Amino acid sequence: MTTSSLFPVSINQLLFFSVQNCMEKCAGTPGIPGTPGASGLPRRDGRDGMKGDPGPPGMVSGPQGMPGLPGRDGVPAVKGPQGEKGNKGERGEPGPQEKISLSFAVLTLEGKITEVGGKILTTNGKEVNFESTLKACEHAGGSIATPKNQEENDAILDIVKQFNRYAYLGIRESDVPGEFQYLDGKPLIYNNWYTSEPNGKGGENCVEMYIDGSWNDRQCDQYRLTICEF
Ligand code: MAN
Ligand code: CA
Repeated sequence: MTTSSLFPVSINQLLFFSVQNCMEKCAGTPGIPGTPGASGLPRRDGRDGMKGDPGPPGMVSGPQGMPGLPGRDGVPAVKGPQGEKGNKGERGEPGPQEKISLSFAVLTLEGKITEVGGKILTTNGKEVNFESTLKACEHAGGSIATPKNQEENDAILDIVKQFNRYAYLGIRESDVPGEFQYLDGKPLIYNNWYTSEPNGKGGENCVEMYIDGSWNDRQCDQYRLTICEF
């Protein structure tokens, strides 16, 4: 490095500056400026010059001009976090299953339906003969009430008492006179015969329930309260 301490650039840097400068301006060595000449006489005005370039944009000042066209749609926003849980809405219309449950509750409260051990008992309030009772219950998707224990007998009795009418039961005399069985042919596992019943000995093939819940064998052509189980 051959740089003077008073000159904070290297010789090379100085050369570089000079070369770059001279490429544009200094083809030769500049001479000594000459003496300025005397001012000439005033002349006439010259012709108009060429139209100049447009000036720079002016400053914005106050309301002016028509509103611009709407801008383009922005970039779609990213989905935000889930909001807080809202208040509970009003109770909707009951669905089919709920309607059935409500109907069941109302009918139970009114004593028109009784539930016992998973068995539902109900009546249509009509009095018909044994065959018609079977058909009515089957048509409703059930079968004629058949008490298989004390509890079920009591549930049927509730309806019999309510209507104050005897009711046929799902029990019939078998081929053996005096022997009774369920409609599917199986032997009875429970009975509640009234004193001295059954006494028909083949002449009374059906069974009715009295108002006290006891049973009597009876002809099948009587009009009895229809009670079905489901
Ligand atoms: C009386 C009793 C019953 C019988 C009926 C028939 O009530 O003898 O056992 O079934 O009569 O009408
Ligand atoms: Ca009898």
